Amino acid sequence: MAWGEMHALVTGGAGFIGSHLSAQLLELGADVTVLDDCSAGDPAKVPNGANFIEGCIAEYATRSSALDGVDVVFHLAAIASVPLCEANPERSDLINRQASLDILLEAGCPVIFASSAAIYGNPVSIPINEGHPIGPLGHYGEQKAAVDDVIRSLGVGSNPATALRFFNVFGQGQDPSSQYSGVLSIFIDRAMGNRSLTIFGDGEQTRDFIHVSDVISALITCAESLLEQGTLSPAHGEAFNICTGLPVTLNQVVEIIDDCIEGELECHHEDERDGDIKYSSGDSSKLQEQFDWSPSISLSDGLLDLISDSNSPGA
Ligand code: UD2
Repeated sequence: MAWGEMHALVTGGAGFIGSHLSAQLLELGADVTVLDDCSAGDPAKVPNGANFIEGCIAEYATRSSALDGVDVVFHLAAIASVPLCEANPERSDLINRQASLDILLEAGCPVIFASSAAIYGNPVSIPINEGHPIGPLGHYGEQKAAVDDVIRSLGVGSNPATALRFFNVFGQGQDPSSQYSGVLSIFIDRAMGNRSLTIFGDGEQTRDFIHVSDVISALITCAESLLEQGTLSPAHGEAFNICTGLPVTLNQVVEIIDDCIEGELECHHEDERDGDIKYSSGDSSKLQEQFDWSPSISLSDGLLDLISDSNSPGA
């Protein structure tokens, strides 16, 4: 793919996943515009070389200027905090659903949408493949499901688009103090600071943790297919799970971290979090069969990376 001739828009490009993606696109030679309102993102994370527009995807004029002249849109911006969406469903509906639908309509080029495993709710069967019933438990999942649903209804006459359903994404650059932060960055941060880990519930809940670099390669793989084949791409009008298919329990995570660090790791248990899903385990064979993609970073390698990162000077 001739990324050197491409101009990519990354909404949410000042966030955890978006900043990694923007850096990778720049490395491939693309022109990159980041659109982020920095409500959760950090302008310092926008890589050098990217054109940065600080603004909200819900504003028409901001969207128009960000979309001007772009060849592909990676739409990652969202209110990604489940509690924030519950606290302000109207605002999160505007951002997560309405503005996403507006981007799909207005882009005039391929759109890769960050959907979520949250759209499945509590699984009725495991592992979860894309045919699993959609049953979100709250506003965040409902809003993601609404956009995912529209993308799956698109025909050959529409703008090329695909939905990638992220499971639990981890990797460097996730701020452990943020309300968006996943359990792994919180655990590593506490372990490296010799602080006790809090396990909500019995620790036997499972999650399918996927490394951010594997998420980036899935995003780029689907973008290339949509750019090359348009609505004839096998990604168009489809949704794909982005996960490893290798669920682990939190107790197993603790064991892995314990093996990787010096000293004794302390844990204590608190009550299960309200609304927590017990078992989450995805199946990504649809993406693996359609494209040359497979997860390449194991959980233990990814955790080792996080540990060495937090050991490095300046961390
Ligand atoms: C993920 C998403 C969330 C939403 C949800 C939908 C992340 C960070 N969150 O929540 O946005 O899409 O899926 O289902 O990707 N835990 C502890 N100790 C801690 C922190 C967490 O035990 O200090 C537990 C937590 O109770 C849960 C598990 O770890 O059972 C994973 O928590 P999480 O917040 O990383 O992710 P999850 O899957 O609940």
